[in-house]
Amino acid sequence: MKIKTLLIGLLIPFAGFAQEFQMVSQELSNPDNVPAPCHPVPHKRQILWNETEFYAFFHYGMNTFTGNEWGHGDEDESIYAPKAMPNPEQWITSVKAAGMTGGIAVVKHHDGFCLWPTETTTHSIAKAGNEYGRTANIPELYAAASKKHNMKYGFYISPWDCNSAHYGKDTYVTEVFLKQCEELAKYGDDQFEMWFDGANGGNGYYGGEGGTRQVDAEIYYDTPNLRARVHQIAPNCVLWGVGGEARWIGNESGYAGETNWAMTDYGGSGVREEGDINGWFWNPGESDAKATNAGWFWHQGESMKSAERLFQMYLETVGRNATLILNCPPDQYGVLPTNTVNELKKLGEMLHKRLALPVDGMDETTAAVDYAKSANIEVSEVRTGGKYDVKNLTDGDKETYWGTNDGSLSATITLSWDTPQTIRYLVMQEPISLGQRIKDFTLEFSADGNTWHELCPVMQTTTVGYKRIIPLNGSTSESYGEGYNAMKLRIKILDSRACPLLSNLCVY
Ligand code: FUL
Repeated sequence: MKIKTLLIGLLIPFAGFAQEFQMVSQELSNPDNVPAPCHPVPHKRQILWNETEFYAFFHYGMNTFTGNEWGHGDEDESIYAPKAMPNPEQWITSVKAAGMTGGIAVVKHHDGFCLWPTETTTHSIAKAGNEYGRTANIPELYAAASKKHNMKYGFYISPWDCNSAHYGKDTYVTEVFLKQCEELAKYGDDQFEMWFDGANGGNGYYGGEGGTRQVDAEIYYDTPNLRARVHQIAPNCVLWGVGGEARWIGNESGYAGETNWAMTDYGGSGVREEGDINGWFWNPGESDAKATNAGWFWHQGESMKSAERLFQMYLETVGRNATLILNCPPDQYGVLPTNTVNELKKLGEMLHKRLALPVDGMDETTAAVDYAKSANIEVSEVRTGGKYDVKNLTDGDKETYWGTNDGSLSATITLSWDTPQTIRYLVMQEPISLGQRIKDFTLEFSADGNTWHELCPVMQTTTVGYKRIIPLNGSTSESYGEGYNAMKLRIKILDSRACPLLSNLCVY
């Protein structure tokens, strides 16, 4: 603990009186020996965003009725004619049953058709083909349903708009795009993310002129102004993609790099899956993937991926320091089809029973047992200061953490049990408000308490970040498996960018 006492002698020359001295004692502001941040560090809104972990994508709109994946912008508004009143509450409750914590609703895709009555264009539900279409203001219904069910929410608004005559000109950004973003921000100041896709130009209708228009997204969308205007209304809304506050993992197949840093240089396009240990910019990864086997929008006859395959995606994204946004497209009745709902439920049960994910309707008695809580945990070192005890690893409090002293870049954590426990997954979390630190670790287990066997020799056991979930058999693609009967589990942190810190440790 660094405490300095400063002696300040104040000589007060006062005619006729003796010299007077005053003692001032001043403590420097780190009595608890709080570790210095390892830069870059996230903004508070990025930490809240990371905690959302697993959420849905709902691609719904004009394409749901044309069968296209990308419209042209010349679609007659009357084509949008839902066969029943769209029911975003059903979307929300269905994904909640899968263990998701929220979702992003697509409310304007590249075709420019707006699912709310906007001031900026007539190409919207105002001219939809039937009463259901005209009266269902999707952002409004979606935000209300999300709030009702305590789910995070946000909107996808395509920067590229191939309907608008303004697209490619300055007037598009000032008179259409920024205004639309503001209109959407007003549907709730607690939105967690606004999604701006990277497609920026191509063939389109463009108010009837047609042809191709291309822009330079880096400068065209006036990103600093966009961020400022949305944050003024919705301060915790992370502006994804074009907004520069979280990055695209890039493969759209539901996996991130086993090594995955939350840092990149600005944009981070060359290092999407893995980030960059030397990046100066906090730019965490989000993985967008489809739960169905066709496109992003609903298509007749499409099938769902199995719950087991979706579980694998979860391990390879949420389990690798990324978030997972899983697309579940509503159909022409404005609901998620039954096969989607059923598979999502199975996924929720799996996540609950294997990783103790809190899932609506399932209580703790059916959740996976966290064996870290009953383990005796020994560590090679505890940071001085009295606040970094090993019990912080298992106290369920994300604000407390264990760590080593400055300059100690390696450490050993050993968990032991009185009787062997069957273990399959290890979960670790760093307190990322102090930066992402750990860069190399190994895992071993002991069946008899004396001899050690290496685990996951092929997997990259490098980064941890906000969350790392390690299947101890080293494979994310094999199903649940037999597990290991372990008397002990040992984590050796071999290297770190600064003294390693962990806020959470679970073993299932
Ligand atoms: C892409 C878009 O072009 C797709 O249509 C879809 O919306 C996907 C999530 O992002 O860039």
